[in-house]
Amino acid sequence: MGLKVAVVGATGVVGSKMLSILEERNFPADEVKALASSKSAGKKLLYKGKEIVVELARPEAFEGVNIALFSAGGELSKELAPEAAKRGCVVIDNSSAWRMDPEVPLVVPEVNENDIFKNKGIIANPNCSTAQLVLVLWPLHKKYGLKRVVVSTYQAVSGAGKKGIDDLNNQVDAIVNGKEIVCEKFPYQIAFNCIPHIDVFKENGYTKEEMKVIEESRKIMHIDDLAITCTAVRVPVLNSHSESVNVELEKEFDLDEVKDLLSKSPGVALYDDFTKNIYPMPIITTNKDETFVGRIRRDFSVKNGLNLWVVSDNLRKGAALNAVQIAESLINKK
Ligand code: 11C
Repeated sequence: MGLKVAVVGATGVVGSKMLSILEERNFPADEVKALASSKSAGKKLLYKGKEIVVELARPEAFEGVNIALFSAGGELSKELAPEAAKRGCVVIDNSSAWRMDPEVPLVVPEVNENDIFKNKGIIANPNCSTAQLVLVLWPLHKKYGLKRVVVSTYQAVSGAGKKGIDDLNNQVDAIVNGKEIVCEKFPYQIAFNCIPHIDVFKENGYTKEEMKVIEESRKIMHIDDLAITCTAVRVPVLNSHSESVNVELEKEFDLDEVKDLLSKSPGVALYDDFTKNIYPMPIITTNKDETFVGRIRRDFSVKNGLNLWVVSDNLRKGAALNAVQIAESLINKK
């Protein structure tokens, strides 16, 4: 029987990217179904030049489906992922609903591909800012050992979905044309501003986004006691998250050796030559699969300190691409 794949949340920003990445990578599915909530059911989408009608995401829709890529929010995922798994489907879920469940592997294939095969029907896709971070931390850890990591993120509005994109576009238009500024998604105006607040605040004063970076990085790299902290900031960029990453390594390193290591690491592109103003930026990384790293230099304030600047397309490696790569690993293993 042929391979049947479903995309749940197919009309959303990440869901539609999932469909386009399945198509561009020529994923060997015999049938691709688009599923969504009642709001979008009945809409028509194009996949490989053919029209597909969006069906209602409900338990019965997963009968006969082998792999389902979910990007429909935590609540729908909590409800439907177990129903899909019960029907023999492997769910790759992009929400935060299952990520820290000990029974659910949380995977970036370049780091912990083997965890995919421990799944019990659900595999979690990490938060976008975590995925790009661990791609760069993992090779450094394997070679030199991570002692401490300090991350500051500069996150694009597309991470907040269509409403985030609309807020930035509408507010820029309002400011340029002297109209009233309306904030629908973010707590403050995002146009011409930076907001150190992504997702909700926890009791410890961190945001949920910051805690995701900390906890998910530890889980993916299997370093439960990793000393890591994070400040997450929303910036007026449409797409691609940037991260300033400060690392203390256990072992001594040579800077050229670090650059060589990162240039050969899967999923990472070295983009680093300060003499020619070469460093990653969202305008360089958007629509690219690789996570770009540059501004690599010593942190002279501590022993074995290293500074990096890491930028990646949050909708691709940070979400849809990583999910499709997990699906590819699953079928390649069979
Ligand atoms: C943002 N990182 O930029 C978030 C989006 O847990 O998958 C992804 C939320 C998540 O707002």
